[in-house]
Amino acid sequence: MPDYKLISFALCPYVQRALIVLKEKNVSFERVDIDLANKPDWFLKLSPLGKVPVLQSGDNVLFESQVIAEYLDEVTDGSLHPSDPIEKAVHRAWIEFASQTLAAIWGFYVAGNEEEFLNARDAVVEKFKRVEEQVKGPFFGGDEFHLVDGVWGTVFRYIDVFETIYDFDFYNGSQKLRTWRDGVMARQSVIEAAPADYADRLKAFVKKRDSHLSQYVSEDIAA
Ligand SMILES: N[C@@H](CCC(=O)N[C@@H](CS)C(=O)NCC(=O)O)C(=O)O
Repeated sequence: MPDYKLISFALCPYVQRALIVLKEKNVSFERVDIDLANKPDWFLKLSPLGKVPVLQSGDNVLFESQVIAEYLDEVTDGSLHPSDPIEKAVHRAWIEFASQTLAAIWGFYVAGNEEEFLNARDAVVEKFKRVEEQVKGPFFGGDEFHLVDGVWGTVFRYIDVFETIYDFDFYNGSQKLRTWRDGVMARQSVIEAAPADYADRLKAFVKKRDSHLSQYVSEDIAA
């Protein structure tokens, strides 16, 4: 097994995607956190897109979280994808949809005024309604946890924190989505993919952005 180094940032959902696979597959690795607001020169030389995660494996440099996740899944025993090719492709499609949902969530927490904010919230709710139709339950594909569930865990983690700020009703009252969320967020690899103080760090990050959502975050969160 080659040596792995994962270049990371604590709050990044894409880093969590790589971490979930590393943890599910019991792969040992070294983690290096960087400050994205002040990227080190060595990182900019290494990372063609200037984004985390980056996985270094010997002389090879992998970027893009899904590429990293697929590679780690392939070189380790078992798979976090279903074996049937069409089911696997469906899972990959809904992983991409999760990435688009993360982009919609970003739109929600950076929205500068109430109109943009409400539109962004509705865009996230629409994404949830859409994925809900695909979930077999309790996990995405039924009884088994797959990579697609782990990736949606990185989406649910944001919602969990936003729900502590205000009841934005992202799940639109859906018990099916709640059950899916509960199963995914109880998974050890998903729990371990974020730091224990993630919620406070995310709230501080949002507060600092001075967006519409920042107003909902209480003053006592250290910025
Ligand atoms: N499509 C990329 C997205 C990664 C990404 O957006 N990473 C963010 C942190 S969560 C980043 O490094 N941003 C730094 C920048 O854009 O300057 C992936 O899946 O790895």
